[in-house]
Amino acid sequence: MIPTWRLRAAFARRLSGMYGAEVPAYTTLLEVAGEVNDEVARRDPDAGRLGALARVTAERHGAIRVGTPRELCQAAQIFAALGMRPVGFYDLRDATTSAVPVVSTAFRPVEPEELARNPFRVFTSLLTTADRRFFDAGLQTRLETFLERRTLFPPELLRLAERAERERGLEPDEAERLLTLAVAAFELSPEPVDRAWYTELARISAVAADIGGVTSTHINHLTPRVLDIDALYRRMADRGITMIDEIQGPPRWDGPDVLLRQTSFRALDEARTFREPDGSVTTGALRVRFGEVEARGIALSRAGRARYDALTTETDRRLAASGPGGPARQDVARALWEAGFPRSEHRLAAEGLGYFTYEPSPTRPRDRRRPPADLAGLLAQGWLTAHPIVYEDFLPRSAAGIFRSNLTGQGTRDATRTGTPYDEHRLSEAVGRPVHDPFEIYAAQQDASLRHALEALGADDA
Ligand code: OOG
Ligand code: NI
Repeated sequence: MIPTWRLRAAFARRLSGMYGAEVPAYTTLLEVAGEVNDEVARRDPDAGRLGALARVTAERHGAIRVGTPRELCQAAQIFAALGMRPVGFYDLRDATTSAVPVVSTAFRPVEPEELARNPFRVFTSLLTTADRRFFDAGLQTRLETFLERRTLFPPELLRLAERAERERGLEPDEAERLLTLAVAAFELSPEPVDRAWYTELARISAVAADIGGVTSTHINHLTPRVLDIDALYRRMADRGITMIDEIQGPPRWDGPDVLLRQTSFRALDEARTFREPDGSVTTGALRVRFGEVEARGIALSRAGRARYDALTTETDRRLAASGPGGPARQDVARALWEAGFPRSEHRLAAEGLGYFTYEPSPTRPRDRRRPPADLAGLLAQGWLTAHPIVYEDFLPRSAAGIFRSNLTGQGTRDATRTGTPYDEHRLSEAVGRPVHDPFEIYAAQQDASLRHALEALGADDA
């Protein structure tokens, strides 16, 4: 029997092989990421603090986009076979983010042991066909009819995925079949693209055309994790690959690494066949697959996240006030962080802004002194040691930036109309499984470790 986590690891590996064969710049990205990770591991004895090198080197996230709740349920079934559950709700339709007609979640393992074995995740977006800011009633109907007719995932794949979920693994031949069918479902299809239909949707939104203008889905990027994203950014430029203007997320600074920093290179032209309105088949090109890389830091609590969001808003405000030719975003952000964010992991933990697991310190007092009751005291007086919990999720603003950097046109959107309300409950209904709240996952892990640590301190006395 091949257990769930091995299916997940094998799927991530095969997908990476497929993507490397089809998108050569991705192979360059992997090479550079590997070099940078090895260098960081050699120079920094603490490099493993946010994940063992073996995990970080194998770590990937991908992204797919689907058109209907039915397709989303099916994707969820395939990911469930690999031990990945929907976590987090991201609404990217908002003008302040990107005005892209999708809502999203990310499928990923949730238990710490499973993440340590292989943390593969897939950011998954659902087209919001009923959103009147993008689609009028007539187009909504034609779009939904088109989507209802297509089959993204063959029935055999879904049957195998159900069995794999139920039995927590598969026999080797069935595992082989599941993996082959699953990788094929995420490849770019050679099927001709209907030119008129694709163009009509692309006028509204390039994302709508990418999702609803074709009869299949595809992984649109596959992101490796790197331990020093600034070094990687420079080195990609040296290799002649142009990255987007900046690294998204927190600035580089000498305080703790938190959340997620990402950058990407734009989609490149790929040859595709088209069916023209007169029925003839022609060749052309589309830009739908791109490359991204990320560095992960410590997960923030709700309070920490609110602090992060406030610093981001203030950075925007100052940049807008200084106008073009003003200081670089990174510099403005860094100055604000230095004044407004904890400079050490210790402070991040003591102020309850970041998530950590705790254990009794091996050098804690053993003279029958009573430990203090508060976390800050327990840390300051050397009773407990804190280990950071890595952020395993995404940032809506960075996700929006990724979408936006790959849109060919602005699209058209009628902001005077209102959008369909969407939240994690509605998304849970669409997925057919509960969408987990990421804060609850981190908090549960932290609280369990703290409980055990306090019990152990109590036992010292007994
Ligand atoms: C997904 C973009 C979001 C990320 O890393 O934030 C994402 C997409 O383009 O479909 O992958
Ligand atoms: Ni991504």
